[in-house]
Amino acid sequence: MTLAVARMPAVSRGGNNIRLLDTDTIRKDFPLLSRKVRGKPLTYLDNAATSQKPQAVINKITEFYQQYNANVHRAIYAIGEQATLEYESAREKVARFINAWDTNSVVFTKGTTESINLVAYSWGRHNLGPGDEILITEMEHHSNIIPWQLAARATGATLRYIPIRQNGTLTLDDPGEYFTDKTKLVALIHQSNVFGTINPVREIARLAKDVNALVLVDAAQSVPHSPVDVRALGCDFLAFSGHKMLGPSGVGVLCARPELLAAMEPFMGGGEMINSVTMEESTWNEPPWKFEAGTPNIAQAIGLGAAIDYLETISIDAIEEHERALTQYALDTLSAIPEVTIYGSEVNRGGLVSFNVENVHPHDLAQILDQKGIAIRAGHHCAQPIMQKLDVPATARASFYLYNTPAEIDVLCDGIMESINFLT
Ligand code: 7TS
Repeated sequence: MTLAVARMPAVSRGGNNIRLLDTDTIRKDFPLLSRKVRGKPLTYLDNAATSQKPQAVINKITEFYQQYNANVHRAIYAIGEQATLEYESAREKVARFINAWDTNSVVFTKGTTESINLVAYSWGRHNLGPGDEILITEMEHHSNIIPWQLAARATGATLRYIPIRQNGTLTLDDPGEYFTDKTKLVALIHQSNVFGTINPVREIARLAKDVNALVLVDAAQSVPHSPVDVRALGCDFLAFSGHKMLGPSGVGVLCARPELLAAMEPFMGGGEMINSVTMEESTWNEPPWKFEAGTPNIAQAIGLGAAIDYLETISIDAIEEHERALTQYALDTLSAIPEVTIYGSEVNRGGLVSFNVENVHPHDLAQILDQKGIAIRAGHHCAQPIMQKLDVPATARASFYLYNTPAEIDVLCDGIMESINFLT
């Protein structure tokens, strides 16, 4: 495997000085990036949906199945012990990567969606009631809306929303309006998958703590792209997905304060999550295993561990810087196309750009770009309340990662201009 840590010297494109990673080397680690699509080189700009996987991650998963495939925590034989060791070592890597309270505060789930549902069921159903309020924002992904709508319906609690401005930032001018002694949980997105907004989570966590509310952070779009320290954020729960950070699909993380995990009821029942079972009643295993009923996603968790190794070799700080530079370049070049409207704020934004092209439906745009081998996302991005706010049916979105280049943004912009000529 080749690993890239070297940086290219600052290059100048469009008048901007951009510090970039050595993408020539990095891209060699991602086999899928060298394939052709519709006869063209693939320009993959849908990283907010899922990332591509380096060979090191693919190799690690293959290694598991070829060399020590066995169930974990139960097999008293060599390959079972090795599988358990690798699975638990992946947990340690995750814990270190986000500065978790301790290794056992990391629960493996299927992904961000399951992590949030786990909290909504195991904590929400047992701690919320009529008169209580759950506070979220208008810029949440559906996976941080629906579990709370269901929890509110089941418990009689009320769901409230911190409003957003048209530019995709939160309106926090009058916190006392939203943070009250009724507020029991504040659940918010760290980095918006539509606007790219990076929300002031620490400040919001402080407002929540002032009214004794718990804080859940949907970090699906932040952990893969920037250094996240769960303890420094001041939150109680942090959720993210492995597949958006170079890991395989089918694995994600819920990191939670140990005392909360210890007090919470199980989410799902079954093997592994128990201490003892009689026909009348049962007792629970310690966290995190209390929340990992049944045979877990062993290969996927081990693959996620390899993804973290890879991210750390490149450096998450360098990845953040690379994406910041790419995003600035994309904002500059896209905004030079008169028909393009870009959404989101100019400051505090992560590595993605949502936009629309005058008189072109984003689905038509995505389809034409696809003919050129360019993969972008078009749709409501599982954030329909944002579309309602913007009064658009959908947007196009280009989202970046460590292997993307300014040249790919040029390809995107050329594709958009050709689409405008073709469709309007
Ligand atoms: N939260 C955020 C902020 C997300 O962006 C996503 C997925 C999820 C939660 C759900 O993650 P999952 O792994 O459980 O599915 N976002 C997107 C997207 O923007 N395009 O496709 C998936």
